[in-house]
Amino acid sequence: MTKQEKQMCAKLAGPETGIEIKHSVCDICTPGPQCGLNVYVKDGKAIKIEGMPEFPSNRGKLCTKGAANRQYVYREDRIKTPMKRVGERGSDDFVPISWEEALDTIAQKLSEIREAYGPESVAWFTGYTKWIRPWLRRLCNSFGGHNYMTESSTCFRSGRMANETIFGRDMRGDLMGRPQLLVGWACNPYINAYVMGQGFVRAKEAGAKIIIIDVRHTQAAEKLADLFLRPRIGTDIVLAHAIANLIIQNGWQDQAFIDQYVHGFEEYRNMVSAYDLETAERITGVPQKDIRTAAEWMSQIKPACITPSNGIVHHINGYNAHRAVMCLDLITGNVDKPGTILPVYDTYCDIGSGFSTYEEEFMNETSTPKTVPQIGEERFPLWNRMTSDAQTMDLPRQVLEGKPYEIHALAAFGVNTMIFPEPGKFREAMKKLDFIFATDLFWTDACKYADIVLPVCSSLERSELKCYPGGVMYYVSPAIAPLYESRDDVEVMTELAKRLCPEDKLLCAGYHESLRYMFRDELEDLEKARETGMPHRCSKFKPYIPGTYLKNGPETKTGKLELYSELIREIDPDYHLDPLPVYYDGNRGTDPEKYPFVLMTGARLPNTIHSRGHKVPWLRSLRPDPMVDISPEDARALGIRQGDKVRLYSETGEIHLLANVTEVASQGELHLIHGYEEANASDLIATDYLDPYSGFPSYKQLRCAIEKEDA
Ligand SMILES: Nc1nc2c(c(=O)[nH]1)N[C@H]1C(S)=C(S)[C@@H](COP(=O)(O)OP(=O)(O)OC[C@H]3O[C@@H](n4cnc5c(=O)[nH]c(N)nc54)[C@H](O)[C@@H]3O)O[C@H]1N2
Ligand SMILES: Nc1nc2c(c(=O)[nH]1)N[C@H]1C(S)=C(S)[C@@H](COP(=O)(O)OP(=O)(O)OC[C@H]3O[C@@H](n4cnc5c(=O)[nH]c(N)nc54)[C@H](O)[C@@H]3O)O[C@H]1N2
Ligand SMILES: [Mo]
Repeated sequence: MTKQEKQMCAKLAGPETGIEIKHSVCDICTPGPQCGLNVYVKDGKAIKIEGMPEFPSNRGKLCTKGAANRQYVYREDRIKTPMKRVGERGSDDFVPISWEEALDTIAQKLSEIREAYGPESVAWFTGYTKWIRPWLRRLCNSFGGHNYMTESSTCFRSGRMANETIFGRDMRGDLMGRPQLLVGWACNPYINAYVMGQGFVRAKEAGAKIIIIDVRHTQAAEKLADLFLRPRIGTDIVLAHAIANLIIQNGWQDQAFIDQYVHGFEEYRNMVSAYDLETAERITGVPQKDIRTAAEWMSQIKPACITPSNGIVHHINGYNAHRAVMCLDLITGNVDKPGTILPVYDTYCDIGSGFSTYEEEFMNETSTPKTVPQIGEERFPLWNRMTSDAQTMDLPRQVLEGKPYEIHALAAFGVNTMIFPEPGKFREAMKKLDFIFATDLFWTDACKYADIVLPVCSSLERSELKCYPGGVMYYVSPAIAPLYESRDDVEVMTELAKRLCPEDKLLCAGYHESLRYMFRDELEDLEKARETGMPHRCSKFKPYIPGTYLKNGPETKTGKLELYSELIREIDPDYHLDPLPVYYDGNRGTDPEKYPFVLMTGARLPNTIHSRGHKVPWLRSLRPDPMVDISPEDARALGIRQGDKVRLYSETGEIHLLANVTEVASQGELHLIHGYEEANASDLIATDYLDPYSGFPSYKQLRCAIEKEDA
């Protein structure tokens, strides 16, 4: 928007027009650095939405999704009243009921189930929605349960585990610390993380070199990369090990740093020595000269920041792929210095903002000792050791098999069957449960399996505190009143707490009181942020001083940075988890003759967030049909042309969609976006094909076949 247009817009507001500008936050996408909104409200309706100029992350700008906020919030399929199922599970046969009836029924059913089968037989789940997590965890604890779980069982947590394994703590790239080399491994920030993308752009403008490593030809490869490496899907570990091997063979590693801070260098050196340049080129498809350049730059340009993003952990061996990449920071000594990677100290809702709160205490102080394993604990012991959540990916299995004990109810805040690999199996599991309730903005496939469905508010309709790096607190009040009969999720939890665990007075007291408890050392700031409704710098903010973490000693078992994990070594050998980040061929087990392609699902598009954009008309118009990317060579060989109807199938399922012939895809590989109801990528992905370290599904690597359908 030009300056002139902005001035015109600002003039729109005022007593003459009856338009008021309210501040809010865009909650359509990633909960990290969200974007501030100016919402133009007239007669209680949002009539125009634009970026908030004073907001630190977006400075007045909005992406495609943000610009479609109004259409998102006013989507036609918003749930309008609480609903009760009267027909079969999976049918649309529901009748409206009052909030009182809905809440009383839920409380009664959950109490009965707790009484009959124990509190652990209720699974508490939240999807991509992250602002409600401290409350849901506490509700699960106060109810007496342990099976709190989230979509982070498939999102970022495996990467965090990998960091914690090596460093004892999660680590983030320090883009503000003037890195001279940035390695974006599986990273396309223009689409996934606009704000991080700006950090890349600024670093490049300041003269940093950039390496992008991606299985697809992306915007980042095009606009940012000084060197672009394009490995075959699932071969990143080989690439990382080959780079490490070359560095070590040439003595380019930072030996002084390794001697002082690193554990397991000899074991690691032995492992990577198997990956010479020739082997690496054969497996990854990356030319030897490019691997050599990458090794030279990574060891010689300082400071360097080498970080993978989540795409890399959505693999059968994804946890190790993340570890393998981070090991390169270690051997080059690029740790805990400005412009490298720095430790993260969470403030609130998984964001490190530079001050501390009592969030952990709030979430966990009402928990009781566990008497049975959490869901997933027996299958994924490392996940269990490193996180306090149950592993969601094991929920359908446990429901269906009833082992090690039966699950009888699902309490879901934003559940979408599409998140789960093999959604058919999840639906089957839902059919078996005695009771399900779901809160959502929209009427989804999952809602049809619930007994009670509750309508909840969008971010425009609720109060919400966000904390961001740099000590920023942003506490928004509702820009518009809740649409229809919706209430916000935390209000729903508070009402349930009053009925299920009234002794938990704090939870029963509601959102703001809980915040006052968690932020009790920053009360003045909290109230100030609430009062002004503007981004507020917390007075307790202290910038992290690089080097402090290493000086105090890493929080690992050995007190060193672990290339070889002592934690994994302690895990029962029957699980076959390796203390080193080992490579194996993730395509094994399926017949390459029958399934000659490797499929990657869910590399992001600018107009979609999971299932959220596909039903928003403006966003849908940018890609009206589900499409699978296929290389021109493969398309030609199969007689497939742009826009042809194709059948895509794996051992697990099949979907029907259109072909998008593009050089974005390498030969032998296919890509498609998830979250379409009519062609759901997850239908192709098996539930039992999970990373044994993390329990993560292999969204981004599976064998499949494609054929043209008759017109
Ligand atoms: N527009 C948009 N933005 C989003 C989201 C969205 O749905 N839409 N989702 C948000 C969420 S929940 C998440 S978790 C993040 C995810 O965002 P990211 O963590 O960045 O993950 P992806 O977009 O899956 O992958 C990023 C890049 O990695 C590449 N890639 C995938 N697998 C591999 C691999 O094995 N090796 C290599 N070298 N490259 C690989 C992909 O081609 C892609 O270009 O994005 C967030 N941002
Ligand atoms: N095939 C494939 N599958 C994937 C991925 C992939 O790359 N490929 N990516 C995975 C990743 S990284 C992630 S993070 C997951 C995300 O997967 P999900 O968690 O399923 O994400 P969404 O579909 O965005 O949101 C879940 C539900 O929450 C609802 N919702 C939105 N806002 C609110 C709210 O404020 N309150 C409540 N109660 N509900 C709300 C939405 O309408 C939706 O029905 O998907 C995973 N699934
Ligand atoms: Mo995610």
